[in-house]
Amino acid sequence: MTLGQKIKESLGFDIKADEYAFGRDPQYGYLSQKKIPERWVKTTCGYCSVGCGMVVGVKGGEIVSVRGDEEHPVNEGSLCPKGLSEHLPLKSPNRAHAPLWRGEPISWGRAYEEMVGRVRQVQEQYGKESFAVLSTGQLVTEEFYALGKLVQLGFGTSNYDGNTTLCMSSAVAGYKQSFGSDGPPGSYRGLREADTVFLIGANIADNHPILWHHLNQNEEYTLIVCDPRKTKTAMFADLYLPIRPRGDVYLLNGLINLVIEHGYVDRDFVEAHTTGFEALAEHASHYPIELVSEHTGLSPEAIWAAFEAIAKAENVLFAWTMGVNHSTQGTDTVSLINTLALITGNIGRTGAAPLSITGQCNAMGTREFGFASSLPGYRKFASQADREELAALWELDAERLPKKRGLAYPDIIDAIIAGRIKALWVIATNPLASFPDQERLRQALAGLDLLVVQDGFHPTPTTELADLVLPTAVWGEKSGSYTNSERRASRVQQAVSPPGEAKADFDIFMDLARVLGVSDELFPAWRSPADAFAEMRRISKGQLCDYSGMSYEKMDALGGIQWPCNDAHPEGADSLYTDGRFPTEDGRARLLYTAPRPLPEPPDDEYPILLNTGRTVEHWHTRTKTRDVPMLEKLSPEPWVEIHPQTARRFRLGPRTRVSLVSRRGRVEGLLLRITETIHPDQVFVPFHFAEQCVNQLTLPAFCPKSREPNYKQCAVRIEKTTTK
Ligand SMILES: Nc1nc2c(c(=O)[nH]1)N[C@H]1C(S)=C(S)[C@@H](COP(=O)(O)OP(=O)(O)OC[C@H]3O[C@@H](n4cnc5c(=O)[nH]c(N)nc54)[C@H](O)[C@@H]3O)O[C@H]1N2
Ligand SMILES: Nc1nc2c(c(=O)[nH]1)N[C@H]1C(S)=C(S)[C@@H](COP(=O)(O)OP(=O)(O)OC[C@H]3O[C@@H](n4cnc5c(=O)[nH]c(N)nc54)[C@H](O)[C@@H]3O)O[C@H]1N2
Ligand code: SF4
Ligand SMILES: [Mo]
Repeated sequence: MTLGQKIKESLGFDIKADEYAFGRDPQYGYLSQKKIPERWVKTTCGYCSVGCGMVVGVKGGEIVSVRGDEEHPVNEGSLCPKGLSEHLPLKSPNRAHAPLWRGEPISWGRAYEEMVGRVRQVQEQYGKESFAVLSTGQLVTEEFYALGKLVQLGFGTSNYDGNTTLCMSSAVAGYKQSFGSDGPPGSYRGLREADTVFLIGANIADNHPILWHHLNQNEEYTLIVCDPRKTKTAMFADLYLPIRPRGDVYLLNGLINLVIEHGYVDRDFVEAHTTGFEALAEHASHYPIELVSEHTGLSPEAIWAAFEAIAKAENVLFAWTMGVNHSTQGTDTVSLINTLALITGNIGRTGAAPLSITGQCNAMGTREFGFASSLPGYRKFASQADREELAALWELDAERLPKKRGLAYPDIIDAIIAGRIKALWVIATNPLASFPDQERLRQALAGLDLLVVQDGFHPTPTTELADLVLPTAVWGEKSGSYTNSERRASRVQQAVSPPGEAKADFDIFMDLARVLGVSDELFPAWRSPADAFAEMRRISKGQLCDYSGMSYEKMDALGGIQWPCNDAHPEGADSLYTDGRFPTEDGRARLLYTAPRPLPEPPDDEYPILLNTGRTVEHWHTRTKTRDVPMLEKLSPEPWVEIHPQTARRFRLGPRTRVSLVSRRGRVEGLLLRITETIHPDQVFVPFHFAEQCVNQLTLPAFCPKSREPNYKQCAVRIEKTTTK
């Protein structure tokens, strides 16, 4: 038998097996013999919310290669550099191997005893709500569903939130107030079919790279990019709008005004399916183009060009990310985007939608089934009917279900400082790098009686501070599903075992339920994530995020399924609201509007520069995973400050200088300058990935009043020359 035949025989299914003869990989050239897998496992990428399908090759209990799944509709074979190297962090020396009590390895039995015993003690002394939980957008949906029940009904606290409040809670709140429910109405196919794509505060070239794959299939479209920085994404735009930070509210009001003034309102749609048009028109009339130009720094010609590209197009896809959400006006800015889409009739069709691009691989999963900011299945805490329906499905007394959500993430931190929360369980998030105003957070955490951190890696800045570390499996080592930005639930499959004694989060939740004595009641006969999935299908039947028609087999066959999936849509649905009916009380969408508010911390003489923060393609968040991928770490080994040449001259800073940034809350030393005209002279940009030089020492504890999302994108700083690194 030739080597080629042997390899072909070893493959579970046919993926152009012939090309593997003599180790030739169709995408990446020649593979060394030791990297030729014994078997292949299909799964979904565990980094960003694009949700690429991938095939991982396993040999001798290790993942030896990763490739894009050519049959998956999201990426059709391509992957970005993080996806391609996703198996490398699994073998990192920084993996957490055993439960640790104050740094000493202990058994799982003792770990559960310590945790449950101490949480009970705290709850007896200070009340049930004195225990809080912070989770993530990076578990599988089955784990989110289990965790929500365990926290709210098992531990009996509703002070449960996640890092998703640092990320897409403004999109959730904005959708809810405009449409009556959360749920991104559009799809990636829309990127292929739209006539105009309007990206607002979204740098997809770095952060959702495979979305380009879809834009590249679109033969003719106009791309508008609105971002204060001329990002890689902006460089590809037909129309780049270098907006003044937080000028978006002016711009959106101005565009709405132009649409109304020049007769481009979709009257039929507005009359049949919305409320509030008269009041909107009155409000928008206060935003003439000259005023908008003055406050956004955009020329009237550029604003007019954006208006034309929107008004005259058949299908417009409005897509946004953190440039919009990370603001004290995030929720209302999201609703303004929804309003612009509604009055131009851009909703309910492929290519026509207001689409929030989410961040983490499964931020959507917590939205659907999480039981933190709403009841599972997009049910409302405040609705008695929703509570009764869910309680009946669970065979529980409806009085057990909370009537309102508990504290949001920043309010949990405040409650710790106020002494009302005494024990905290942190799961798959790393606040000691990612939360704004680090100094205040450190003070808060120091006041806890108990800090439990459940993470796949150790040490991280947060596990280092924990009383108890619970080591977990990560992507590649556990099973379930993730939902991406276009509502597509895709399968996640275990390929290898976790290291040492680390366990899947799901198993930890089940063990804790047993120790708490709530297994039979909350998780009857649950053995694996598949049992959670079966219950998710049952309790979401008839809801907007309807999983009732899904199965793991169907997800495998189709490359994921976009909910709703039920009898009416057996293979899922590309768009929401195709019939113009919205899940509000009267079935109509609300045309909401808002006026601009000042920045929470405007620059002044002492702190004259506006600091903008965000991401780069090589790294994932707080780098617990990407620091161990040599290719990525070497490309981007340290943070930097993007600064305009004029500003560099003003402060007498030459190329390769190191500087400190100082805000009212802290300082970060030894940051390397990148002198570039892609940034405005009054602003600097620093990526937030590096805990060692953590830009969140500087950022503001200012939050959107509706979504509680932080204002990460603007705070006032000054620049000082440093001598040390
Ligand atoms: N490589 C990589 N990819 C990722 C991630 C990662 O860590 N690394 N994280 C994932 C996650 S969780 C998320 S949430 C997404 C985030 O994806 P993005 O939102 O694309 O990422 P950011 O870089 O945080 O911010 C986007 C842009 O907002 C701009 N911006 C700042 N202020 C304003 C403003 O006032 N108005 C407008 N219009 N724009 C503004 C910034 O200049 C920046 O270019 O990325 C996901 N993908
Ligand atoms: N200045 C500034 N700050 C920001 C942002 C910004 O743009 N600017 N962006 C914000 C946004 S949008 C986000 S989403 C947050 C992200 O901030 P974080 O959530 O703090 O970032 P991650 O590094 O993704 O943290 C995830 C943690 O989970 C662990 N982990 C990975 N997989 C698993 C698993 O399967 N199980 C368990 N138990 N653990 C696992 C990882 O090792 C890591 O420690 O940062 C926010 N912070
Ligand atoms: S684009 Fe996102 S989902 Fe796709 S490979 Fe890259 S990180 Fe993974
Ligand atoms: Mo995020």
